[in-house]
Amino acid sequence: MEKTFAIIKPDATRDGNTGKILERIEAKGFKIVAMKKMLMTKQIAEGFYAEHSSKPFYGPLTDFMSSGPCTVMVLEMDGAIKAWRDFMGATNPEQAEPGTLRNEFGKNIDNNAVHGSDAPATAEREIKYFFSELEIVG
Ligand code: FUP
Repeated sequence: MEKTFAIIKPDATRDGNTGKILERIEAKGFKIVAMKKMLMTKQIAEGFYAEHSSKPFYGPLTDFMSSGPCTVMVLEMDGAIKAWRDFMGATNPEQAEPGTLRNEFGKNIDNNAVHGSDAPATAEREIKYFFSELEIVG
């Protein structure tokens, strides 16, 4: 069964939407096989988004991701990576389709509520960045 890595970001956490998003995740048929709440340091956020280090939004993005607690998760489903990307919707919530999490819970491109891995190699790296084997339970 395919696994992907997901985050309920600090904006959605601050807004008190963690429970609603978890409910949507389970209703959609994803199995939450690992989950923890954490407060990323700036350094942890920079390592996580290292692929964006040359982009102009890298500083604000890593400030935002370390601005408050978030929930990091591993989700399992057949085709989990694409299914979770589809369910999140477009990066910019203004372009996210109705029915997607970013449409419902995102505010703008900086505060877009959720994260998801974009490919199998990314999912593997991101899961390992936050979870040990022992923390992933079927
Ligand atoms: P996504 O895979 O949809 O999360 O989007 P990207 O990997 O392209 O971007 C990662 C994060 O960087 C986004 F969630 C929000 C942030 N970002 C900006 O703040 N400004 C941009 O122009 C693009 C991305």
